[in-house]
Amino acid sequence: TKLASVLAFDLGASSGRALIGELLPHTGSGQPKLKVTEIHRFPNQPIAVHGHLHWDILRLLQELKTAIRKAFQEGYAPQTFGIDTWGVDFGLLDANGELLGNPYHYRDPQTEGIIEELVNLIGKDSLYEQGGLQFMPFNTVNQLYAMKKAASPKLTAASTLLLTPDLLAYFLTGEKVCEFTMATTTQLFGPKEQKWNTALMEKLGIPSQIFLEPIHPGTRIGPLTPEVCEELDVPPIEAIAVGTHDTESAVAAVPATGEEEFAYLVCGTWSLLGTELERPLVTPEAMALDFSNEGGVGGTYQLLKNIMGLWILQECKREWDEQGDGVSFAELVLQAERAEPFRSLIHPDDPSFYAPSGMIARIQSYCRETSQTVPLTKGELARCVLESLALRYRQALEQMEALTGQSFNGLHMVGGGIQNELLCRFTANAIGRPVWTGPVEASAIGNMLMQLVALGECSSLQDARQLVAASFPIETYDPAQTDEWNAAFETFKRLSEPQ
Ligand code: LFR
Repeated sequence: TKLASVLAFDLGASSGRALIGELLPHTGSGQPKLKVTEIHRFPNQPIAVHGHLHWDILRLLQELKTAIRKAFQEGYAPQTFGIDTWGVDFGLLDANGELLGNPYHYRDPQTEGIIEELVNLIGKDSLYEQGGLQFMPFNTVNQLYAMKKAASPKLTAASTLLLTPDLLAYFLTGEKVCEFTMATTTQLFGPKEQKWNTALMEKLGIPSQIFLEPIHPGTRIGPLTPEVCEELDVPPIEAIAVGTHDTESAVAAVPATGEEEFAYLVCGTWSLLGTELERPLVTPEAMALDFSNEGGVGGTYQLLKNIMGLWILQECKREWDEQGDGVSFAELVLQAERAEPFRSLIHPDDPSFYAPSGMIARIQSYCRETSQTVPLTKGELARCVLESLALRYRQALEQMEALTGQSFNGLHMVGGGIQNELLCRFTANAIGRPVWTGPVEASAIGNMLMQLVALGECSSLQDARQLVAASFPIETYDPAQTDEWNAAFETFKRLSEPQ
């Protein structure tokens, strides 16, 4: 017998997953445990058309439906479901509740140069003060301002803006909501005031009436529509607003059960290195180091740095695959391991690594321009990326310590990226402290946790983290080769900080 059964959808920038979470009663003296089973996985590929990059949102909806049907066909009978996705992106609805065009992908080139324009218009200090976010080209405010500048008829016709997870929940339930953690990725939500920044919207010509009042994770949204139930032959299970921003769901699943502050790294396409706070830290120092303050679950704020992440390697791999010279990640990592250490380093956050395509050439020209040996083979390129990421993590961790005045005795790593054991090992070496890894499916698990909170099965975020610690194995990587890594860190720091 189960105490509860829930369904989590976790959509990342390259794939989506549906997982069932079953809360099992404790046996003997043990605690209840969460059992997680993946029931469906699908690719999520952006589509380029006429110079724009889009998400295939209806295809994603179709995959969600397939998973709901599958869940019941396979006998799971989840009581509720929750959706989490990457941040910042959105769809616009017209007055009849229909979607206006395909949502843009956050790497759409329309946001090129927009940060600079907004900084000129509003002032950097003021923008940071008002939004508390790292200056990332994809922030929703930049996307909306780009649309405004392009006189997009979609923007004029829009009645409602729904961020991606809310949009998918709306397709399935008919309910329009705005979940808080996603709202805080827009740069249009004031972290201090805890309100939409209508003054900034008005100044930029972004319609303010399209934004809904945020609701908090753990809130019920509503059941599947009768049409969806009939189409899929399933009962009207209810959607829960979870930490719908994948990063925040992942942070909820960090198995930090002590009293002290902890540092984490959510490792996927992006690397998010951060720490949990009770309130946002919007200071000139945080702005100078370009850290984000993002709303988390359970009334937390997350001070975090968005690092370019495994995206750089994913793009190299895609290039080799497309050239018919395909290679698995496991093989790439093996070749990286055999390559010579510290031959060439990049600054992962250099803007030249942001856009899709041509990644291998861009890494090589970065190394050429910084007078380093140019990596040529797959192993050399992969090693260069992985070592550079690990060194960047150390830099960000130290910056975070300077900002918060805390010191961290290790780093929790969660998310798909921890399957790359070399990266975990390099990270422990680079930071000179232990790295604790797990769980891999952190976003989906964090998503489930907030459903369990809504169902009354977990009482708090602390309670939920205990459940994670009791249910999933955690591995430890102890630091080694500290001298070599310290020397490499000095070289890394000399690489110019991207602007
Ligand atoms: C990670 C993530 C990051 C966000 C980036 C783009 O998947 O959600 O938190 O900055 O994707 O949305």
